[in-house]
Amino acid sequence: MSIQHYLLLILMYSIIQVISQGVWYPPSDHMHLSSAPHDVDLTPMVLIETGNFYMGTDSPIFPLDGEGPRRETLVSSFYLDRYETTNLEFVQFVRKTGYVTDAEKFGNSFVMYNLISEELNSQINQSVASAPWWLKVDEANWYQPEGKDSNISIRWHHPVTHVSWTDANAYCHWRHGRLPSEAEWEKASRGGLADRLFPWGNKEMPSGQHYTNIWQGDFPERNTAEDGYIATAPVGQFPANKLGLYDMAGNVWEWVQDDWYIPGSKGPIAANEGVGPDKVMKGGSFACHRDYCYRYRCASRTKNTADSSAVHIGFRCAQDV
Ligand SMILES: *[C@@H]1O[C@H](CO)[C@@H](O)[C@H](O)[C@H]1NC(C)=O
Ligand SMILES: *[C@@H]1O[C@H](CO)[C@@H](O)[C@H](O)[C@H]1NC(C)=O
Ligand SMILES: [Cu+2]
Repeated sequence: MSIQHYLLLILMYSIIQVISQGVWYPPSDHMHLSSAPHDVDLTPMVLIETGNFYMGTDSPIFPLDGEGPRRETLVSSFYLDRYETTNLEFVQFVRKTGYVTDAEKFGNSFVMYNLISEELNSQINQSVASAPWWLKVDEANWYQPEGKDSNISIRWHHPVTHVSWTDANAYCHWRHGRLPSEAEWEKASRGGLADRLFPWGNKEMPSGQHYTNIWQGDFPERNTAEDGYIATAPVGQFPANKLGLYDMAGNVWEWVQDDWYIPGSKGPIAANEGVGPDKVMKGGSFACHRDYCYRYRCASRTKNTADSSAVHIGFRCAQDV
């Protein structure tokens, strides 16, 4: 490429930025992320039309999660990202706003033991008592998902991880959107299919094909990665649902707007009195195994505090019509 071509490209990029953002921000060299491609194509969104759907299930696998009851729910039209928010998208946000995530402020985040180097593993004692495969790793964050000897330089199209609810919310607002409500998310996930386990139907592997990035093998001893991935997959590697949405099951948990909901209650309330409302996550992740965390079903849900982060938590954004 000649210098003239190169300058022309830079000029075109600047014009496109000014048009699309209304303002010119110089790309900064934030945290050695200058190798990130600049040709970001903000995630195309999918229109989900107004209508009722059946949320939840009357055959809950984890009743205490609040998977049930099955209830008819009206959701107005909205837009939802076709893909989970990627590292490449998140880096644009950080470049332009200087945003610092909760994991960066805390100086650590949670990573599964099988994803970090042996050396790092041997230095860590802090794990989760009820789930010892989760380790608190110093300096693990969105741009170094497995701690300071890792990076995202070959993972630009993977979902961003180690983002808290607060971080996800900030990103979506910057995008002139918001996080989807749980009802919106679940309606989109079901994609018009009623009473199905998964976004594509009831069979976990139709025709023996992998439809989602989850854990194969024995949990937590060994992930055989028969679906091709031990940890995150680039977004859009598995079949889309009927609405053209990708990775609504598996890959990374996705934050939604709402507080935790207890079945039978009138609405979102605190799960543990005095602790404050937790936020809901949907969809399961690459670390979900059928025998242990069978939560890549449409009705599944889990919760976490708004400042929590981990290597298997991400999000996608919604927008009003
Ligand atoms: C890990 O545990 C050992 C022995 O219990 C202790 O000496 C060391 O300081 C701990 N390291 C960290 C990072 O907590
Ligand atoms: C990023 O990580 C890859 C391995 O995933 C490694 O080969 C590469 O050298 C790292 N890059 C930097 C700048 O540390
Ligand atoms: Cu997998």
